[in-house]
Amino acid sequence: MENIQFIKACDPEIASVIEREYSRQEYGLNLIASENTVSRAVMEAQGSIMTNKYAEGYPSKRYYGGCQYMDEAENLAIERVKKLFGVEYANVQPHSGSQANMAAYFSVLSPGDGILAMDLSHGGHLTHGAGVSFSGRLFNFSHYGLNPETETIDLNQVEDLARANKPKMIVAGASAYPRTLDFKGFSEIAKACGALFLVDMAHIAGLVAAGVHPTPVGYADIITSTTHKTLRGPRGGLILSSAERGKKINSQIFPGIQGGPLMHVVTAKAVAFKEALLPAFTEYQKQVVKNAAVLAKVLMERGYKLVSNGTDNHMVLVDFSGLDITGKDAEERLGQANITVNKNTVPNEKRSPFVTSGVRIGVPLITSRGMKEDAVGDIAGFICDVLDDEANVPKVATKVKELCTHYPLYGDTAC
Ligand code: DSN
Repeated sequence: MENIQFIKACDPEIASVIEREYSRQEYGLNLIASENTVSRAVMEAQGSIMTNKYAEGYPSKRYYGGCQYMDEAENLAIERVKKLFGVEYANVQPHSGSQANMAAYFSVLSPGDGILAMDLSHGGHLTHGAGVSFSGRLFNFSHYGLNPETETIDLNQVEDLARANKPKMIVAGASAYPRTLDFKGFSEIAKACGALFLVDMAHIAGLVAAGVHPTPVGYADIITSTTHKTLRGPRGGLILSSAERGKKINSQIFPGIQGGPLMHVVTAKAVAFKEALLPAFTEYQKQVVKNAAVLAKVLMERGYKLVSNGTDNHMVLVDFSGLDITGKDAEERLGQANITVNKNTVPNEKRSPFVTSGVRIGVPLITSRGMKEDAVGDIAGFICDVLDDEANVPKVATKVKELCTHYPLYGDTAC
């Protein structure tokens, strides 16, 4: 258990909340595809005194005195992430992926401009033009989806829509797409149509950093990401681009949409980027892909349909269309067995987003705990047992707790 002696002394109620959340994480299997577990070093940086400082502006150009160490930390974060992805420019201040996307759009587009992106119900993201998001309210989005037969992105459809709608920007990137994204193909369509090309690599950033998914660098005009998914850093966002675009992007983050950066988070990002440059991080990402492949294989062998019939990355999407069980039922039932997943819409979804016909299952966090193919094979079996028959829940819940004791959330290492 992490050290929370001061919280215990000052605020027992919150100490109790943290302790119970710790137990949930330690003794349960967290298979939310967008979550991970940060190193102790990242957590220490995020809980450090760097939180005490206002640092509006950018290194050497701040609106407050006393920022010399803030500058050092932010410069380290910038230089490390530039090296990690091989880019000329990085902004590490976005508080989240949403804010990274908002600033990226604002840096090159005006309200009302057209953007072509992936449909939310086919695996896209809220900030890719959903009506309830700022993106859908401010910009004129059109959407591509999955090919009904292959359940993969169909670049012919993307091209047809781009030619018909003449968007100023094409967005590639998804929050529930288990396949490799063809950045070269997208960029060729964008170029041919005179559109800018933005890649939101939030889900796959760690895979890209490790070279186990193709990089959008060299194809995209702007790249956005979160830092806490496969990249395994603190919760936050980042933007990458060419040096030429940097000035405009910087001014859209601050003062455009944010005030003072969260310097404790920026500092933790610097630590995470250093970790991501280590060989062990590449091995971790390779294991993530191997683990997801085992998960997919066992689920399909046990008769469950996966969107696109498999995975190339860190997640699978199980499709219950035509079955009695819904995504909501599956999420709840698996939760009772100490297995956390999230319900998810599937292509041609017939149920509401609160019910859905699918679940998204990801392996980044369990891979961070050291789980390899054997353990993931067992976990896939547990999931099928629970989905097959609710009566299996108590038995599986016990097995999950037992498995988790062999893979502690935090071992003895700092990084
Ligand atoms: N909510 C994130 C996810 O789960 O994929 C995306 O922002």
